[in-house]
Amino acid sequence: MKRSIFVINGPNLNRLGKREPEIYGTTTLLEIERMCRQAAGKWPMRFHQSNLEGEMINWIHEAIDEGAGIIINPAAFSFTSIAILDALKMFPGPIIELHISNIHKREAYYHHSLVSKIATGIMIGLGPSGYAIAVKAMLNLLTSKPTTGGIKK
Ligand code: CA2
Repeated sequence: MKRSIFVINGPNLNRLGKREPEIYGTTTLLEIERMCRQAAGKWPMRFHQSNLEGEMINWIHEAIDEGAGIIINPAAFSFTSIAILDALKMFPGPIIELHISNIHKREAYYHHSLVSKIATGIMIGLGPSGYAIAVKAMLNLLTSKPTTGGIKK
């Protein structure tokens, strides 16, 4: 049995598609989940969202025990949560940090993500469809053979 890809979403992302469509688009989180599952095909996936930091940390712990890779949109916790950073540091597999919007085009307090320091790769500013691209990139990371000079994690 393959280990799952965990897709973990942080605070307020349950409201996607309902407000600020000019920044986040009109796609709901349920539609994003469907896009992710389609992109993953038969690869098992766990898709989660929480407004609570501790709940996100518990899912990262479950990924440490049972997961192959993590795609995480930590939302506002990207910029504040050393606890999420510490949990992610324990994960031995690939981590893709994802943001729907281009955080570097926005206010300065959105520019410095703590999670970027330990992410294998970062997907920023490609809108909701960035999730499906991140799933494909994760499948590639999980199935491609390591090469000399390739990515470490
Ligand atoms: O662009 C992203 O994916 C973000 O992670 C979204 C976070 C924001 O704090 C990050 O800087 C970038 C905020 C999510 C707010 O969610 C909303 C959902 C629906 C409508 C309005 C906001």
